[in-house]
Amino acid sequence: MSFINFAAREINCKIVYYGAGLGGKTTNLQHIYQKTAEQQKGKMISLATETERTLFFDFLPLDLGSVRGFKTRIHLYTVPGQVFYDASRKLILRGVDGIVFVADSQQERMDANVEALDNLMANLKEHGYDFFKIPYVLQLNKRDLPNVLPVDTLSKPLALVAPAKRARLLAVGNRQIAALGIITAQIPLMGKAGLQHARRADAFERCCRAAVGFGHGVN
Ligand SMILES: Nc1nc2c(ncn2[C@@H]2O[C@H](COP(=O)(O)OP(=O)(O)O)[C@@H](O)[C@H]2O)c(=O)[nH]1
Ligand SMILES: [Mg+2]
Repeated sequence: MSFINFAAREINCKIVYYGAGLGGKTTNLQHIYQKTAEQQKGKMISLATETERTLFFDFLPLDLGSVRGFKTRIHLYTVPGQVFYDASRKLILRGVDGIVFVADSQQERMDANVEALDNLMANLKEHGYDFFKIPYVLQLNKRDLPNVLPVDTLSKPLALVAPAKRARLLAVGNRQIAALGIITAQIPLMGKAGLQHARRADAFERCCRAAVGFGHGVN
């Protein structure tokens, strides 16, 4: 699905941040934007209402430099979380290369997390994509709040893989850069450049290394 333009020697890749409303998707992109060097990033575009809820999507292009002579870019998108924007969510998933699912760790948001994951699966299916074949990272957000569920309770239903693999797909806490590193590492052609970008951007190298199997669990 990543778009390779041989004539222009470019690789473009699309990562979508999915999850329930107010889970922290826009905050992820804002953090990545702040941590990224000026020459590596394009303009972050947010289409929001006056009340600052994402109306349609956020968009952030990042330049990862050159991979085997190809100029490599990743495009980060968020989807609007509110239930009635389903058509927008479906549209944004078109051509997706990797998904970061941002879960709200608060107990009272668990139903909303599960609903958002069901919605993701249904929308992928409508495009003819197989959820289990698309690179996927679960980011457990809002760990600083008092009423959060344990990591296991959240990751079991939200990272639908065997327990042994789960730690490699998990970024716990405000690990926005780690989540980005983990997802790009899973995308063919993007792996090395994606990780380098994450390393340059922040001090989450350990998490990224763990995510690609060098070390222990990400949390
Ligand atoms: N306490 C806390 N608040 C967060 C965290 N991440 C995001 N927020 C807040 O949650 C609200 C919704 O975040 P936003 O990124 O707009 O959610 P979105 O609807 O998924 O895009 C905002 O007020 C954020 O500042 C977090 O890790 N901890
Ligand atoms: Mg938003």
